[in-house]
Amino acid sequence: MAPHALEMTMRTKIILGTSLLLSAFAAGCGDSASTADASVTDVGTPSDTGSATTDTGAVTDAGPHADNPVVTDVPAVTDVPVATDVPAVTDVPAVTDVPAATDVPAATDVPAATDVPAVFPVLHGCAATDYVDQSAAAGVRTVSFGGVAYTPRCLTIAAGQSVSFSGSFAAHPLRGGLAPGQTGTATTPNPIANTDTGSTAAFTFATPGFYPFYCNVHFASGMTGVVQVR
Ligand SMILES: [Cu+2]
Repeated sequence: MAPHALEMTMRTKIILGTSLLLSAFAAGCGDSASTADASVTDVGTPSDTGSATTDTGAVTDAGPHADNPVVTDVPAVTDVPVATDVPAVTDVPAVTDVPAATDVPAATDVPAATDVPAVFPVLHGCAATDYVDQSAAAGVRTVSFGGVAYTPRCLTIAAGQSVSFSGSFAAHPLRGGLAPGQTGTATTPNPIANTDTGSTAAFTFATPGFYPFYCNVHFASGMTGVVQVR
């Protein structure tokens, strides 16, 4: 039922009820000329009580009031729109791969203080590899000479050992030390004594070092040598 129609119906009924009530009053009081407003005030008067009793019937007419239609058609709550789709959190990009600390090159190998070989004194042209080691107990520690050479010309022995020279000292006078014009640092004192005669001579080397020697006649031709004592 439309609200307007409902209202009209209610009004009509109210008017009808009121009319009936007024009619009842008019019948009881004979005051048919009184207006509806007057009758309302009259209702409260005790004198009307009696009439009221007779008017009971009219009260029954209140029935229609009971007919007040229950307010129907309460519009349903309009559809509350569902919260619109909230966009899902956009994909947060994964943390990009953080490159590992770049390989820090290990501390470069710092060469250990290499065993710096003692500067090998090259005397009379005897390099380290030129020495013949005869330091063993069974070693032959003899230097033979002739022509313009000593053999071996570079000899290694142990401290305390002796070296024999074999040749003609008269032809090849032996001298201890660096030959004239040679450079280097020789160990001194040199146990090799000047020998100008004979064919054999032996000298003992008690102290490690380099002991050069030479032929006093042919040293310029390279007739020189060294005894290395270790
Ligand atoms: Cu000589």
